[in-house]
Amino acid sequence: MNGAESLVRTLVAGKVDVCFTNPGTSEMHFVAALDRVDGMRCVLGLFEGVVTGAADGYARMADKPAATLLHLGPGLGNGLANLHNAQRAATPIINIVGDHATYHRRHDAPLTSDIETVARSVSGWQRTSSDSRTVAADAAAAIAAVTTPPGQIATLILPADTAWNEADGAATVAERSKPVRIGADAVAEAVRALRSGEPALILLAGRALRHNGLDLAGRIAARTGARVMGQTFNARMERGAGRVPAERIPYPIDQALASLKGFRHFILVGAKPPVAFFAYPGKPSLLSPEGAEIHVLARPEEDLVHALEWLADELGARGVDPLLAADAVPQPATGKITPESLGLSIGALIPDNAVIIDEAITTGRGFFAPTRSSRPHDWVQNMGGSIGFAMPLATGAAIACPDRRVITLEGDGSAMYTVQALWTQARESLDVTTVIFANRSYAVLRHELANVGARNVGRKALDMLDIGRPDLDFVALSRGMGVPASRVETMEEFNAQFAAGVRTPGPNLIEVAL
Ligand SMILES: Cc1ncc(C[n+]2csc(CCOP(=O)(O)OP(=O)(O)O)c2C)c(N)n1
Repeated sequence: MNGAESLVRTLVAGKVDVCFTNPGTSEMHFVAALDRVDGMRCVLGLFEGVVTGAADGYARMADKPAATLLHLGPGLGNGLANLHNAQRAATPIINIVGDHATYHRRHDAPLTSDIETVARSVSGWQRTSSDSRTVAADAAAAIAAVTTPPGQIATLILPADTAWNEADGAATVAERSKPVRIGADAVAEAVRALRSGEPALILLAGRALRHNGLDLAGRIAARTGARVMGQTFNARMERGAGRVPAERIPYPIDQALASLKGFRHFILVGAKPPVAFFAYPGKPSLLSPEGAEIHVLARPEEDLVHALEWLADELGARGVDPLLAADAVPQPATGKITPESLGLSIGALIPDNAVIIDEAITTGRGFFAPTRSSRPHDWVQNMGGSIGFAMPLATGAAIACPDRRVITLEGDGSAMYTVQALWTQARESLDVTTVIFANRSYAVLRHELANVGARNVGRKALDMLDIGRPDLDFVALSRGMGVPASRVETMEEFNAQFAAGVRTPGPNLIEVAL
């Protein structure tokens, strides 16, 4: 057995059994090992941003790590933006990055680069294997690193000779470590704040946004009068009819400040103290009102659900019924296409147990309210702000959840970063419906231009925010990658195409004319 095979065997033994790849010569022994080892599913992406984003989507939805296979520094670098997003979401990903053979590096061949430096900015753990006989143990250490709560990225750099030389076999993978439990002081402080009679907000993140955590937070809120919210962007939130609804802090700075005005206590459950996405002249960076107190009930790496259970017990809230989402589900909208009418139709037509990947940017700002009581679903967002996230994420999510419909809500500008994800969706026959909001503009940046106080904006500046001339034809792009597509110009057409799309096996795409 060579080093590459010992690596694949160790990954499979550690239940890391899906690998998103874009290989090159230095990774050929890993690729060859795939046919000698059962149990590793390999998925090809045609750009590394697709590979790393798909790994993120898979790991978020499968609740276990994904692997990537990337080609030296440039391959890893191409995947960096979506690794950044994954890191912000604490997604467990193991990057296997091939390198030149150890003895070849000193000759400075064309693909020689400083892989360690590229890896460092996104990796909580990284190592360069020095010997084929240590590769398996290095892989086991990488698995232990990424599965340490709350999750992180590990990068294992594999010089080609450590892949092809003889190895001893797979390494033993340690038991997954469990999140640590919070201490009594944190609970006591939260109890004091919630009993103070002053307005309090329970801010949830991570695992606290799944059904159990939301249910407990809802009971605590019903008992104490506190409000429950998620951060502006969340890795994965379970929501819809019959679940405890959590609003989110709005993105636009003025709305964000207004939504938090009046709270005296912020109880953080895996969340960070709320901060503005950007600085704006004359506006605060921190969103909590001056004088408000921040109480950390649980840090991201701690057991968030246990923390909420303990808090609920202390407050006598376990037996209190939470307020559940039970609004009337909207009717599909008709007539002209607007962001509001799209929200209503999506709210009406989300199929049961769907996974929504949200990169709808300005078009989707209002989608949360009309989907509050839609059929139960997961809502997945970009926590790192680097766009080109949703189509790769959807690809990985669909591989993790073959029995669920994945719906990508995507801005046209964001779509163009990683549009090749459609090809992987077609090749793997994934049940993904992509909705492209074709406003032919970087609309959010038009708002930001005013928000940051830029003056005397002229034609050259506006041209940098306009993505028409030529107009992108997403129907042609999609068909060219094997994904059936249509363009809709009325809400009636949207309703018909969306309802059919989420029912039709395999991927499809709808370009929405805005
Ligand atoms: C990697 C990266 N490059 C650039 C940006 C800056 N940026 C933020 S939003 C945006 C445009 C989004 O356009 P689109 O997806 O069409 O949504 P819209 O704003 O039109 O609603 C850009 C370029 C970014 N966030 N990330």
